[in-house]
Amino acid sequence: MPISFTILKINQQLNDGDLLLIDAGSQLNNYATDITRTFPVNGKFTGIQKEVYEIVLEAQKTAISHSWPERTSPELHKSTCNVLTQGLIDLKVLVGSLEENLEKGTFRKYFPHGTGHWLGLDVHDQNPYLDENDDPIKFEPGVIFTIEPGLYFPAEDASLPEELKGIGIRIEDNILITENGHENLSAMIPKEIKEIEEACEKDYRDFILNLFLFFQ
Ligand SMILES: [Mn+2]
Repeated sequence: MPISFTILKINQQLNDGDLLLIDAGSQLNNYATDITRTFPVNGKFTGIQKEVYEIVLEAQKTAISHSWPERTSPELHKSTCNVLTQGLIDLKVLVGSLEENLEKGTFRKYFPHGTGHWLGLDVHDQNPYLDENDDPIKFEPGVIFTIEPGLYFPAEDASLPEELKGIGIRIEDNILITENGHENLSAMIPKEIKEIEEACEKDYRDFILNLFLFFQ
């Protein structure tokens, strides 16, 4: 999904203290996946990176927890925007109440995309989002979609606190709706801060081997 600014320029060197966001698509038996993780290049998050990461993670978990049959994509987006907006207020990026910020959509400057999309034969699968009455299509068992909130703080945004400039974080999982709720199909990939820092310490070959063993 295009974002209106670029934090990581093409061929930019990875520096100590930077975060790296990898948004990866893959295919198995013609079906697509779309998974994002963000991790520190040096293996350890800084304090402020952790703060932003935890906000995005809470938004993502909240949206996942609302993933049930009969729910809709706009409902998930609303829950995501609530958590991200409260986080932006806590970070002192936004001022005023949660309600007035949600009403004005002030979060869009830092979360300029949707919460997710259908996933299937294509990464952005070509199913409609609205029914014939223009109402949001309700989830039903068997559908799969992504949940991918993010917060992005442009380095060139002079209005931001210095420590936030240049930080961009997105976390994306692939969610299958089941009869009684959902299954997170990408749950085996490290996502908690502790899990990511532990994964960064490991030899990447061990890490890949563990993923293979998971599927045995
Ligand atoms: Mn996606």
